[in-house]
Amino acid sequence: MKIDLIRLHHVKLPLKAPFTTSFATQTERDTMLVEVVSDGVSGWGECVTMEHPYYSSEYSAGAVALMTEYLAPRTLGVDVQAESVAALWEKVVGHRMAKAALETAILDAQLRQTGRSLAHYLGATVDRVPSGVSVGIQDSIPELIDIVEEFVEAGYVRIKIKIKPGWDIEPVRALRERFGVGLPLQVDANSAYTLADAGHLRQLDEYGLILIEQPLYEDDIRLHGRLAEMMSTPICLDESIVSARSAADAIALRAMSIVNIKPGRVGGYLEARRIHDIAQANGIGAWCGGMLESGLGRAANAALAALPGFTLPGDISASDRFYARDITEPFVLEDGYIRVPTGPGLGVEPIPELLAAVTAHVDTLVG
Ligand code: NPG
Repeated sequence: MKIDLIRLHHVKLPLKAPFTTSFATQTERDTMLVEVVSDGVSGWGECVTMEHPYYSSEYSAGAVALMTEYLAPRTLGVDVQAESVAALWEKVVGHRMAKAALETAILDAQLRQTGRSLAHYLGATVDRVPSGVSVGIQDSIPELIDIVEEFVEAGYVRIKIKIKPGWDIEPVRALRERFGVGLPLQVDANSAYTLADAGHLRQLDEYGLILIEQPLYEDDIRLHGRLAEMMSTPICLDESIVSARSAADAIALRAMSIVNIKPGRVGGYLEARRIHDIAQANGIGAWCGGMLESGLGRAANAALAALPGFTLPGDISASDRFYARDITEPFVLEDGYIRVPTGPGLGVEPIPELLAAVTAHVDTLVG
């Protein structure tokens, strides 16, 4: 397949409400959508970088530069396949989110040309996936309880709350008191603690959490193994797992018993599937993470999460969790589940007027 041109759509999607984590508060989703055109067929990939490099070292302006200066010149006019394109970019270290976006766009175009869905291609075994929701840090416990109540009533099958020092044990205790032990609940620290906090974090053990996600720094894989010996709440890694290799290491070091698989963080859906396979072979639980994707990224994540090794509900909520208007047909919650698209490729595409309304500008790259 020859890529004739690449369009980078710079979009700013306003969030319905600010989203606060231990590292930042976001009020809009600022990123780029990558469109490749091959033989008149468009393929789409969503770049999950954020405006600022606070979650990972990648950020949107950097991804644009990388795409323009390094990835596009190695890709345009060349005979490419989604399965081998990563090798063309091997010399470029890191930048997995940017690479994932372009690889996904190529894969989408390839699948659209052959009429095959991403879910089928990846090996999906179900046609809908259970939907979890991620709740940001709130100003007060009553506000947290109200918002969780809303999501429980909407039908979300699992609640994840963001935690940080000063907002951890109390909110969990309050949720257990209000909703009981039956509420499937997990917490996400986004690297906000050190091993010196182990005694404090151990207090979470009495609340029957599904898991604690990424308590320590990204490169503290060995120390996560130490922490896992000190607490009974299962440790799940997110930021630390950037490839199938790091997933294998984390498993060998007993640093996680559950893995959050985010395709953007690991360089694309093909590497994400390799991590899925490793987790499944080692009896490690897995779920699909989210990065506030529009319908494009959400569609692809739903396809991935439909693989049999995804044993826990993912952060794949309905479009209206974050956006008043999505840029594709919106994903809706149906009895706590999100439907896996069955059409060719991602199975959804941007609706031109909706995309135009959130597009700041478009760069066209040609060979
Ligand atoms: O449902 O898309 C979603 C958001 C899930 O909380 C979520 N993502 O750390 O996992 C995370 C977090 C995140 C959001 C990370 C934005 C980076 C940027």
